[in-house]
Amino acid sequence: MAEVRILVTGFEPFGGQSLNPSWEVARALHGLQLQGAQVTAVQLPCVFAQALPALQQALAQHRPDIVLALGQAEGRCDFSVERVAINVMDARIADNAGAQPIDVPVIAGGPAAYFSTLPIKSLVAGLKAAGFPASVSQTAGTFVCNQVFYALQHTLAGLGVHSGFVHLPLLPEQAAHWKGPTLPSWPASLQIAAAQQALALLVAHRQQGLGDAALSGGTLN
Ligand code: PCA
Repeated sequence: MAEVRILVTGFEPFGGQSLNPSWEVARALHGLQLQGAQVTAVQLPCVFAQALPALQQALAQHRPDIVLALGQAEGRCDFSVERVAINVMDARIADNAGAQPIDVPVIAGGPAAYFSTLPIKSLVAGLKAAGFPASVSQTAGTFVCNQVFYALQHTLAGLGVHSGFVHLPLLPEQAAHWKGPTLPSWPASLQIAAAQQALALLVAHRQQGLGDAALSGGTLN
């Protein structure tokens, strides 16, 4: 069987932080061999004008079969598997270059949204079975993570690559200094273990040629 190539992306710190859990996880997984799959990690800038060129370069260079894009989402309490990317940038804070687009499409003329092509329900179920809290998220927001997720799905549409996005909780050292009420956090070791389990599930799923599980991942509102 041909080797499966996995690309994991993580973001540089943003919003005045000095760490981003997504990059801590991605870089820990770089070079991992897992059931005949090879993991490569690439860091993306948290800059609207630079994230997509960096993503495109990583896709062209590594030609992955599976892409797991990761980002930090302060306030999330689990391994949060995104369902959908939407064609809008609406920034609540400035990016790392000071840009703050409001209601600008990610790709002019593109469809309103793309779904993840990861088996999101199977992934959540498999993670929970392995002891990692996980859930389906119905929105990846409207900042750089959603921009990258949308462009990823747009670029790979119809190519048979399994790609999607996961938001991660803060690291404890971030949560300890966060302004306002205490937010949930997971230590890096737990985040890395969960992501590694997710990759193993995705590789097995791809090798077995399975569809997604028919499990509810919905929310009332
Ligand atoms: N989180 C931000 C951008 C980079 C990151 O890690 C987001 O959710 O859009």
